[in-house]
Amino acid sequence: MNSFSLFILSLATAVYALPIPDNAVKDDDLAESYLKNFFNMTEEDGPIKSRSGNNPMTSKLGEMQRFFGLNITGELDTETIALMKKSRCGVPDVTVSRFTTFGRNLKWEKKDITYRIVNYTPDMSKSEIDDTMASALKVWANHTPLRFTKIDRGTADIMISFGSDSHGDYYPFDGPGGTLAHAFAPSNGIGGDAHFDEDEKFTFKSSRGFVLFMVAAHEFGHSLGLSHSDDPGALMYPTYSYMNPDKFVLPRDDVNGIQSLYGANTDVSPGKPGPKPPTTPDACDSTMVLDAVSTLRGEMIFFKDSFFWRSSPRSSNPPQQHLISNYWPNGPDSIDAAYESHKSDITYFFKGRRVWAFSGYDLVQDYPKDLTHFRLPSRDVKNIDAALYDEHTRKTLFFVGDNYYSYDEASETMDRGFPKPVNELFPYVDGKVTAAFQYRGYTYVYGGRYMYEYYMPTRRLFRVLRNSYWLRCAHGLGAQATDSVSHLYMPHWALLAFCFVVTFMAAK
Ligand code: TQI
Ligand code: CA
Ligand code: ZN
Ligand code: ZN
Repeated sequence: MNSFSLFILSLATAVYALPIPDNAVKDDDLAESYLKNFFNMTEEDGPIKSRSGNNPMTSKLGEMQRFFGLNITGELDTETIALMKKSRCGVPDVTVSRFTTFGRNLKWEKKDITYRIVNYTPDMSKSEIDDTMASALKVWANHTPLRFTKIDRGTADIMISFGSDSHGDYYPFDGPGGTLAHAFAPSNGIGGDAHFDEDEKFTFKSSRGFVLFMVAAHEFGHSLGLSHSDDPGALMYPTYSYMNPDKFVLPRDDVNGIQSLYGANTDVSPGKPGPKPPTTPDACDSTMVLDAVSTLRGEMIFFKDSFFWRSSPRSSNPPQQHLISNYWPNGPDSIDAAYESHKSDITYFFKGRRVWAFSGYDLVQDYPKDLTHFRLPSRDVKNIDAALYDEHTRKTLFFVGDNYYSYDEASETMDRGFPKPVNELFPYVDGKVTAAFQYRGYTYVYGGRYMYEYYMPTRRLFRVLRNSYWLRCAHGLGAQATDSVSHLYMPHWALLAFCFVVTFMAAK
């Protein structure tokens, strides 16, 4: 190697070694995402981390400080940081809207809306249908000034009916399967009306058939002016998911959608506030900590709450997000850990003391089983934090707190001398391992907000990345900066020196 390329190399390393202490990085990050989320700071405002005199954050910080009545310093002082940390809990953490509407003006211009159930399906009792329609409308009334009144004769704003095939509009139904229902956007006449396909089997609560509540709540979203959302957690997402109506809470994205048309519920009833609208994990949230990561027949799968992202290996698109229950209906709704056994082509999910085994998406017979199936000591291990199959040693590693166990699938025994401290195998990972997987020979160990890329045969650390590294933030908002080292935050000075040596040796 000539001296010029060495010079370039040390320059490149110097970029990683920007002297920003860990704390300041976190606060900068927080401020950046906070200002973007709540004060409309955009990428065009300039580089966020510029430390030169003309910092674009300064003016936005001033704006925020004025808004909250703080001292207008334009600087990230302790008072401002404290408020940002606090308001993340109180203010809806909206990063981007994924709902769509039929148009700003396609909405009801009054708040009192009538509905009439014109006929009933024999699938359910009359009172179940009455209850279902009332509660499906209440889903929307809870978050808006809209009020719904049932009438039993004459023409209502929302006429609800069941029919098959041609049923009086130009949109005939299609027999069992296919279309379940449809509804018309707000307007006179047929506007707002909701039709349900009588050739489908609708149910009150059972997962056999379609839960009428879910279908009706979705259709009424259309009746009120919402179109579809691309948030896989949203009610207005165009995929049916089974849900127990008693446990349903309108997701954040739908609340945002309906409130963009009608505003918030103005009823200041003193009762206890309803449950918080659930949000869908966001690949652009730099503070996100994944629950588990695994491979599945050549793809990578990333778990967070009741969702997972799946990468399609033959596509350059970012991984797609889905509900776990739509792919593994017999699995848990969220998981602690997962790994794929290459030997048996089985993927294991862990949650608490239970283990599920799947062949693709199918539950293997006799599962779920107890953790003791893997010979984990039941006294010390109540749940596992992460699991990893190492193709080099053909061992399965189970991470529990600061320790890990090594299991041999071939002999179905736990290796002797375990547990051992995690940092003996993975130096620089401190605290518990939150997720781990192997991909193309490299091992990825997740610890808190960071993810460490190792090559196990040589025990080398190559990169320190963010949890969201493989997910690739798609909508450009949120906390992911656009500069080339954005996902590279160094937790320790020792690590910096280490990476320098690694880069140096790898290039030699
Ligand atoms: N009916 C479609 C729907 O309501 C009709 C439709 C297609 C539509 N494209 C549209 C309506 C665009 C408005 C705008 O979405 S459906 C679901 C879900 C259907 C689907 O029978 O396919 C539900 C009805 F979301 F599960 F896919 C209800 Cl909940
Ligand atoms: Ca149909
Ligand atoms: Zn119709
Ligand atoms: Zn729809």
